[in-house]
Amino acid sequence: LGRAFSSTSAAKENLDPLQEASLKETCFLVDENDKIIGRGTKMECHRVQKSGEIPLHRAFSVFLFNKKGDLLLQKRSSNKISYPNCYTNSCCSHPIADFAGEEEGTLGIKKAARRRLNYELGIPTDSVPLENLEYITRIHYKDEGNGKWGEHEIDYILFLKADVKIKPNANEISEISYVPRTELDEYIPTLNGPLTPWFQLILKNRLRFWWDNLDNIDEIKEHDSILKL
Ligand code: DMA
Ligand code: MN
Repeated sequence: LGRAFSSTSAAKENLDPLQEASLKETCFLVDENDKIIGRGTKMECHRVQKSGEIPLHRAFSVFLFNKKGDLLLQKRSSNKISYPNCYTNSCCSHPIADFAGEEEGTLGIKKAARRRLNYELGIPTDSVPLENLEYITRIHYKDEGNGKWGEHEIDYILFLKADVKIKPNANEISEISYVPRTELDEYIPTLNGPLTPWFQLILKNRLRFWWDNLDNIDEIKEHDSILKL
């Protein structure tokens, strides 16, 4: 009985303590043109409201390729509050107001990306010069997830081509693999779990085209528009 009336969400949902603590971080709320209009906790930005609405906020998705051009995929750990056990691109997260400089447009996004590449994948910060993170475009998408935790984001797509040392953080990631471009279509159906909605949308609409132009990256950049998927 005590448990049923417990007021903490951790008790109700059995959240991983580290993941639960991250819900207090402060994300940037944006309008449909990606103008910052306020701030909200990670919790507020990801709870699906009774109306089905989710506050629109700023995020990024890194696609890390090795020098051969193979793409790093990850499986989200079972601890993740949103989309646990889903396969997805190399690293995703949000610029956070608590970290200096992460509100500064594209530069802020790159700082946040470097921070999370280090935290999630153990990539040494000095092996990610900010100018090596290539900003491709922004996508706007919404997904109601499991009906409780979802996403509604302006998501900056960043490409990084580098041979880097990787040591995944088990609280975040349960598997990683590098996929060659030529094996993508046969590999995806063999994955033992669902894809995240954003990775699915990017895969369906743009990934093959972008990947085919990995060495022509300026040709695929679209900085003036936000792609609504
Ligand atoms: C959020 O990713 C960002 C996108 C593009 C979905 P996430 O849930 O992996 O963020 P975090 O690891 O910070 O919880
Ligand atoms: Mn988000």
